[in-house]
Amino acid sequence: MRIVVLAGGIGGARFLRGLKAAAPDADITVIGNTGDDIHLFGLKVCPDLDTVMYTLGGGINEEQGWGRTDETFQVKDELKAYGVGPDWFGLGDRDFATHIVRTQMLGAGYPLSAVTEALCERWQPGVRLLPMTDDRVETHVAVDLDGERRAVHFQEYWVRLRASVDALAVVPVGAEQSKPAPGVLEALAEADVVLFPPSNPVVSIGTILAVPGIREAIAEAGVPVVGLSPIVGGAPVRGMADKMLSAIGVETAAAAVAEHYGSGLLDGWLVDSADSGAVAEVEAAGIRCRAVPLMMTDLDATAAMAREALALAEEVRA
Ligand code: FO1
Repeated sequence: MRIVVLAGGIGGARFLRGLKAAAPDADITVIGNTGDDIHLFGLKVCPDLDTVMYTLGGGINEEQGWGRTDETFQVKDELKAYGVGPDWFGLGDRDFATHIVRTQMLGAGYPLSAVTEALCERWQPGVRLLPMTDDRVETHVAVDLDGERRAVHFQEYWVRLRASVDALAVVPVGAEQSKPAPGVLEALAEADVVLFPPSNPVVSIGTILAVPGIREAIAEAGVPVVGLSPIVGGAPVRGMADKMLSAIGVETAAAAVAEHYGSGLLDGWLVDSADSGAVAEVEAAGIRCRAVPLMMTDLDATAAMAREALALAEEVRA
């Protein structure tokens, strides 16, 4: 079975671990969000690609969900000693090596997709990890800071500001001019099922769908598209999807996210057992819906979610 998964950072990566356990013989292609990418100290950092690569490759800092395990921060401290910022983004010594290799290969003319393939040679994530595009896309967030309207990079909003101010708008800068990376449209055309894991529907899944051609390819793939709600009981399980959803005028609710994607895209939607009251509303929107446990408390729980998503896909296909 060929499965294509649109993945953001931590939630998407953790779901993928469960999917691999639930479907060990499946051929999984991950279309990774690159809107979170940031250029720091002359290096290109790809948080969501790295989180998938490290999580599935066994190098992730488990409790954080990002960055490397057994990390040290000597380089970061030395940069600070030189007064070279920013100091609010926690780049570790081991992680720096990934960004140096990536930036070196990009500088030699390799596209991000080739760079990602090369980095995965080491990590062997057990999935094919494709950036959504090889073109530069960076999500910016419009905020009111000290009485003036400003656009800040997503990472500054999320890490330095801790999403403490309202997001007035979310803009994936460069998305309109971008094109799907090599292999993305082919993977969608050959997929037997497409999954939207519990990633941020705006800055992760939404950014991937903003790359011209990807939303259409999914809608036209003619195979079941099944998503898992990142919102449980009216709140995001992790992160600040609520801040992003309110920026685009979508209610922070399991049903609202499904309706935001729309029945033109989604065939099935899993909500948590706590939101079983939302099933009727989602079904009324033309999207098949089931309420199952959606907390990724451990690998078995996550694998069970993945099995439920694949089962719903088969029910939809029938
Ligand atoms: N998230 C934080 O909350 N604080 C950090 O200092 C931080 C550093 C960081 C470094 C590398 C990397 O790949 C991710 C990092 N993240 C950090 C997480 C990152 O902001 C998020 O993983 C994604 O951008 C959103 O999914």
